[in-house]
Amino acid sequence: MAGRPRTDEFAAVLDAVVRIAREEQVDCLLLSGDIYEHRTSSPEADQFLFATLVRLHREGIPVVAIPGNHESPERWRALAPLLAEIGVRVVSEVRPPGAGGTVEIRSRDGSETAVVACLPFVAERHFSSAAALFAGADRWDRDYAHGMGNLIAAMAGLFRPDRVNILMAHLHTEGALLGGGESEITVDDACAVPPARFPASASYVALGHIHRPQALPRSPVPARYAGSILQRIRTHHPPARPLCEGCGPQHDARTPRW
Ligand SMILES: [Mn+2]
Repeated sequence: MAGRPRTDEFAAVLDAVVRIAREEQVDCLLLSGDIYEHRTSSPEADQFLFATLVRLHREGIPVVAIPGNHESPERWRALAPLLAEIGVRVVSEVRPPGAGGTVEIRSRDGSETAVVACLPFVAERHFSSAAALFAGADRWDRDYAHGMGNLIAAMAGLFRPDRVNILMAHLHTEGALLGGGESEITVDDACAVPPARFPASASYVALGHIHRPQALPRSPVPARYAGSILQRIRTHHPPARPLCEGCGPQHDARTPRW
């Protein structure tokens, strides 16, 4: 990080996440990947993250998390049962909706249930093994971007009209504007999924990977990259604020308040 410690910045931004989640009385916090910078995380980074997750748990705020390309799915898999004890649901690898790929969250007042279909980062070289988990994948397009479109459609299998249906994914999309600091190999346009392939049955699509916060106008449903709340490198783009989004069943996602 440009040769200087950023401990104060980490502390401040994570404080802001907890404060906003508490003030807005959110029903759930979605972590859409690349929570860490490195696959082998430092004890300091662990300390920050785990303390934040415990604070969220004490506030009664459940968390759903997926790994990005900067993280080890194996490490998240090992942590998952421990984190589940404090209300953090981790989907460490791609799994079909009926086999652990979705997480259900009840709203605070018990009046609504969200189905969060979780799609961790899939490297191009691993696409065929991820696809092989799904019935009928032998008929899918073998091209990564379009094959991922089929996989995304399959992830929406448990979406229902009376639920808040959320797709959370860590991937590159066609037309996304980079924020600076992304790893070039993972933002290759050949691997950019067309937003038109997002399921029309989704209430909202929560995306990670691209550092610049943005909505995707070519998606049939509200879809948004949260962006980096702490920039990896200095850019002329302001960092994202923690994204606080309201959404209900079907397409009535409300305007983001942050
Ligand atoms: Mn990423």
